[in-house]
Amino acid sequence: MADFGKDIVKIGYIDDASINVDILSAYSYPENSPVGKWGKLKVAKNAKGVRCLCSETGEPVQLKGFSTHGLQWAGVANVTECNIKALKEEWGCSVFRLALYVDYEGGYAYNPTFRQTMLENVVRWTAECGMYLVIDWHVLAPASPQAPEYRCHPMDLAGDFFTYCARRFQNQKHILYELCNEPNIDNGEKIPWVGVIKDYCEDMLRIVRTYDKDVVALCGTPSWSQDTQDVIGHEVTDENGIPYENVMYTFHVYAASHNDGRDIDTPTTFHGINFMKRFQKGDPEKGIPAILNTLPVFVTEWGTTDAGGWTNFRPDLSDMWLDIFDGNNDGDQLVSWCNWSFSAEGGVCGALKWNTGKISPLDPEILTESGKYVYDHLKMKQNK
Ligand code: IDC
Repeated sequence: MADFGKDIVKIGYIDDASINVDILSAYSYPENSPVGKWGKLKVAKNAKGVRCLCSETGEPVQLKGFSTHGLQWAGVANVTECNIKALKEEWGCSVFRLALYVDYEGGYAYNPTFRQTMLENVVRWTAECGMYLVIDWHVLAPASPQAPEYRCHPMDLAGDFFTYCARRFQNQKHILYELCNEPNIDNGEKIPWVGVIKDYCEDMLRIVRTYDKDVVALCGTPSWSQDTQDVIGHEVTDENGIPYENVMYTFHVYAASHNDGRDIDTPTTFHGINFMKRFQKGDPEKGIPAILNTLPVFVTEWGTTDAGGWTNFRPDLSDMWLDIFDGNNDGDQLVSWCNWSFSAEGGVCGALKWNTGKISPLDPEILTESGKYVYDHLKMKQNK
């Protein structure tokens, strides 16, 4: 098997400026906002005994909202105070995800002022309107979270980033960390959960927990965060083998590519796997439990289209997934989600027709079919 950077699986050099960064004092959140109501989230059991995302007092909660597009590209124009507040006030979103590509076409690794500008602003804007924020370390290319580009060039960038964030934001209630976006395939070989991704997540958890004892951390899973089942029986543990609390595992779904296994118009993206059954019902005859009955899952990315994002807007298949996320699954698990993406980039899965710092969904011109679908869904559920 290829060595996906196993030799560098140790916490590398972390900058003094990160270890010593000033701790941000606690924000106070608007009382009626999601964070005002639910406080610092945790993982606890629902009435069926299934672990899921819960409020500070242990009630199951479901966050819904959008992910940004890559912050190094044009869609970054949408990441403004005005838009974030509109997502909360006008769309009824409870979460926002900041997709922080690292090495890809000039991402975080090439943007030394990111922490002082974008990150600091978005942490403040989401806090001021009481929306949760997922800070996503957007591993995609290179495919392994342990790749040297992330772990040792010129320092342990991932370790350094999470050191900085966990120390700086330890008093906040609205932050969640996505430790890696989508580990995938390197030279034809799947980056495995056991031995690579799990070890990486445990390294990052050790760092994050040093500063923030209980923040919810989301672990990316193999094959573009589709093989969530690889985690079953191998959840993350600390150095004494004790399972970490307040950890969830991600699943990414694009309705036209990942569904009940039906054929779709673009055979190239046809997977032939019944993802819906796998998550919702499992395979009781074979003794395979539903994933949503077994692991706490957060869908940090889903799209109304095929996985490339460019074609096949499928509201029918999206409806089926949203129903599963709303608790129609064997674990009665409410699944939180972020739609990809809040931008005019990346094809028909983008919610917007153009990138603008001032958006109102009430402007009939601004939403794509996909954006309108997600907006209508959020409004319908909000008014229920
Ligand atoms: C896509 C962007 C596209 C960019 C590409 C890079 O929309 O502009 O060129 O990434 O590979 C994911 C990824 C997310 C993808 C998205 C759509 O997390 O980065 O964005 N997608 O393909 N997983 C499944 C789909």
